[in-house]
Amino acid sequence: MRIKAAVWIAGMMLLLMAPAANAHHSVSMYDMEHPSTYKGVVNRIEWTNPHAYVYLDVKDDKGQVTEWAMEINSPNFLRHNGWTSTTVKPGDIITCTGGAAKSGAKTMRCTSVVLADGLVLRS
Ligand SMILES: [Cu+2]
Repeated sequence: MRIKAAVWIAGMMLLLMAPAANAHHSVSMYDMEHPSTYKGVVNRIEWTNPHAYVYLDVKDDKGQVTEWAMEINSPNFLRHNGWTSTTVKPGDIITCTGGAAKSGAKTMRCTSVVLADGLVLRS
């Protein structure tokens, strides 16, 4: 009886937690089906939950610099994929690939990063 109750409670917790766990992973605001790539200079990084951000100064053809907010995964995910909080530092030149915001806002869900030395990391 005790075991049954424990299993039931565990099951209910999973049911309750599932939507919350998925909510912050939502990429519906981003155009993931048409990936784009931006190269730029890192101006800062936010090593935060639920998702970290890299802010990239991207120069266009005319030399105009625009800041892009590159949303990357959680610090936990990143650590399991070869990152530390100092893998990307201000001044680094990196390349981000992912889905840009459908709204046209200068933000992207960046799913892979190429570091200055050519190392590719999932993000
Ligand atoms: Cu997430």
